[in-house]
Formats: sequence, C-alpha cells, structure tokens
Amino acid sequence: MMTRRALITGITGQDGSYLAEHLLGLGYEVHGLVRRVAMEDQEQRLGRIAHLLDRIVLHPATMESYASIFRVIAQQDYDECYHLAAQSFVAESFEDGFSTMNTNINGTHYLLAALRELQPRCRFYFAGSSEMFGKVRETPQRETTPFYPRSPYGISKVTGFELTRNYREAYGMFCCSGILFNHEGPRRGMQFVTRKITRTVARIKLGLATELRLGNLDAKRDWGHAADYVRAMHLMLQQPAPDDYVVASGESHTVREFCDLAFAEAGLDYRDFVKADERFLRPAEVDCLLGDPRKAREVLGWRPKYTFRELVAEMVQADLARLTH
Ligand code: G4F
Repeated sequence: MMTRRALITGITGQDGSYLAEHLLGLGYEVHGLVRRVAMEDQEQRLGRIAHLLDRIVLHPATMESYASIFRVIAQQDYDECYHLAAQSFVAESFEDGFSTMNTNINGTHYLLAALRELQPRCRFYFAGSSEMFGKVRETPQRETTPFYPRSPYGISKVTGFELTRNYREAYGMFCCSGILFNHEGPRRGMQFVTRKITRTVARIKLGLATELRLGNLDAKRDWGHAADYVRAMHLMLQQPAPDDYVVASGESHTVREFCDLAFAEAGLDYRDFVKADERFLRPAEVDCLLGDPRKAREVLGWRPKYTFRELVAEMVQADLARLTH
C-alpha cells in the first residue's frame, strides 16, 4: 500500500502532537503547518513535538494568511488534512474576540478554499467543539442538538463547522467535523482548568505554592483524554462518506470533583487549598456539558481507553514527575 500523507495544522498543540504520533504509528508521512517564529525558536515552541522532529516535515505558514497556506498546499499532495490550529482558550476569546474570530473563521476558510482550488480530493477534518452547544438545548448533546454558543470562541467554531459542511455539500469535498468535548492530558496548556489544577497540586505538594485560585467550581464538563480523541479524528476520515460526529466520554463532572480527585492523588484535601477568585469567572459561562458518543461508537467503532480517574491521576503524576526531575 502507498504511504499516505497527512497535513496537520496546529501540530505543536496538545492534540496535534498526539495525532502526529498516532499517524506516524500507522505509517503515515506526517507534515505540519507551524508559524515561522516557531521554527526559529524550536526549544520554546516545539516542545510537545520535540521527540518527533526527525520524523515529521514542518512548513512555515500562518492561519492569518491565505497566501502562506496556498503556498504550502501547492507544494505537494496530501491524502488527509487535519485542521486543529485555533485560538482555543475560551476566556481569551472574551478578551479579544476579533483575533479569535479572525484566526478561527478565516483560517478555516482559507484552508478549505486552498484545498478546493488545489486538492479537492484531500480529506478534511475540522476541529469542532462542544462549546458550540453552549447554553445547551438538550442533554446529553448529540449531532442533532442545536447550537447556542456563549463566547466568541464558540461562535467562531460554529462558523467553522458551517463552512466545513458547506464545502462538503457545495463542492462535494470529503469534509468532516468532530464535535469534541473537553479532552485533556499531561500536554495540556497551563491556562486550561485541568492542567492549572494538576500543576498547582504538584507545586503545593512540593512546597512551591500554597493555594489554588479558581473561578466557577460548579461548571460541569465531559472530560476525556486527548490521546483517545485523536483516534476518532483519524477514524472519521477513513469512512466511506463524510459526516460529523460527537466525541465524548458520556460522563460529566464538576471542576470541584476534578479538584477533589487531583488533590487526593497527591494525598491532599482540596478544601484546604482551593480559593474562589472572581477574576476567573467568565462574562457568559457554559454551565454543563455532557456528550452522547453513540454515533462515534456505532459508526466509527471508537471507544475511549482512559477513565476520568485515570486521566486525573496521569496528569497529577506527570506534573509531580516534571517538577521533581
Ligand atoms: O479548561 P477550560 O478553560 O475549558 P473550556 O472553556 O471548557 O474549553 C475547552 O474545551 C472546549 C471543548 O468543550 C474546547 F473547544 C476549548 O478549546 C477548550 O479546550 O474551562 C473549563 C471550565 C469552565 O467552565 C471554566 O469557567 O472550568 C471553569 N474554570 C473555573 N476556574 C476555569 C477556572 N477555567 C480556567 N481556564 N481557569 C480557571 O481558573
């Protein structure tokens, strides 16, 4: 069989790094789009893929420039394109909605337009998000649940989702969206609540911090492990026809429960350290997300390997190990 070639935008992020590993394991030739500054500052910016650098090909481009994306797509053919690059921090999208919209909406549009022009047979994956459900219209959320985004980030993802669907229907391209619920792991960025918690637990345990300040402890999320979720992305592009899929664990937990388990993993009681801080509240909150992964299970044959407890434990242990070595 011919080696398949995949292009990943956002390859330096948590999901990009796990997906690159997964595709390499399947024998793919893996390429990634990265900002030029990342190529020039590899130690700082390519940390998550440092162990893969001799096995992948990186191309400088930015999601803000159609010309730069076009140039990369024009260089060679790809079988599959995974569009993961985005401004993905919801709180930041309230601070600067314009740049979130610009990067997330136009970036997706540029990439789809370049593929349509140059490689309409390339299969395309769009990283949709459960934030699109926002103020949820039904529980659990599934592929047919109406969207009600609550942040500039959520709005940008709804638009990316609609663009992806429109390219599928208007131009007959193989375009899929994964509606992924929160997915975490030891490579998660520090600004997201799970990693903020596990890193601070490790710091407290080692005497480097004395408290953890958080916003809404009652928010509920459907959390899974990113290594599991990237497998679903790949499976979507192997189907006979393009479609959209919810990817979720089917369980919902509060931020408080995450804290409870994470502190307990280090032998601590979260109530002794967690402080409410309204600086971390959002202008509009998504209170409760719970996904229904039935379609992914039945059509893709996808099943997560990690339980919620295993996810929390792995993240705490990884942060403890990082700070002690
Ligand atoms: O970890 P978070 O920042 O993730 P959020 O907003 O759910 O978004 C993540 O998941 C989405 C999929 O549903 C992705 F599309 C998106 O890109 C991102 O990966 O916040 C989780 C919850 C929120 O309800 C937030 O209000 O935790 C609450 N929270 C409470 N205190 C906090 C904090 N979140 C952060 N980041 N920091 C806090 O101190």
